[in-house]
Amino acid sequence: MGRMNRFMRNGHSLILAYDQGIEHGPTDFDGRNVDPAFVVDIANKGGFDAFACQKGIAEKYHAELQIPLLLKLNAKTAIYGKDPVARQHCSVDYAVKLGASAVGYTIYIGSAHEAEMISEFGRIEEEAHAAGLAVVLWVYPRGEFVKNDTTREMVAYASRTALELGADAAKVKYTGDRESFAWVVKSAGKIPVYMAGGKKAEDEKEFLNQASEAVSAGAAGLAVGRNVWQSDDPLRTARRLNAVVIEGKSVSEALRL
Ligand code: FBP
Repeated sequence: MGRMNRFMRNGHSLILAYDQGIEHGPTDFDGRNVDPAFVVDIANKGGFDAFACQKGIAEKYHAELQIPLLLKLNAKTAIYGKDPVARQHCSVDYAVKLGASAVGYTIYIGSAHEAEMISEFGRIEEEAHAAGLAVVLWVYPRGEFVKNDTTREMVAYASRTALELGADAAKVKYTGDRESFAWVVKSAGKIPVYMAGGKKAEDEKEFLNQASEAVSAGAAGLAVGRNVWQSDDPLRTARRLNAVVIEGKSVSEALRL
């Protein structure tokens, strides 16, 4: 696990993601979680190993953040609908100045623009490693030629891409069942795999079941946003998620917390 060790507890890990304001737009937010301070507080108190955000949030709220910062270096909005591209807007040097412990980057494999992102990431990965930072790669198959981004083949392609491009961890979507996700984890070789949380589940049991399946398939943990900070009781959800992912408890035990 190497550079990711500092983000692990019992070999597992939870990252709180809060970059949806640009990736999706503020439609993801309500009156509470639109305030970054509310989500930073969840990161501090909820048992998370890193907080993932864009540089503007880090600049303005870093003083309040008490856990390691995973700074995303590229971004895009959700407005343009075709083959996506997200380009670098923040340097590794600036991530170091902001106190980041890790940097994050998203590549949309299958997009007409994947070559730009792959080459940009190659440089970032070398700069970040030279500066002693861990590198987490969000890999999402997307674009005209991607019919279904959550098949076993597509998601395994994503986790393998992260390994082959030199990332220290891969963040991918869930395939929907344990067996196929085990192949995704195996395809990533030595690097830990984080499952993305996705849209908030109808009920928390469903979300925790997915988390439990992913971990039993070998995932290191989750890099999750909406299912936590859109919860009616985010700290309770975080406590339950810790029980399942870090402490290895069953979903029914976690739900009793
Ligand atoms: P969620 O748990 O809210 O899905 O967040 C995980 C995440 O990877 C975010 O870091 C990112 O903003 C978002 O999902 C990207 O989602 P999309 O699949 O819509 O591009």
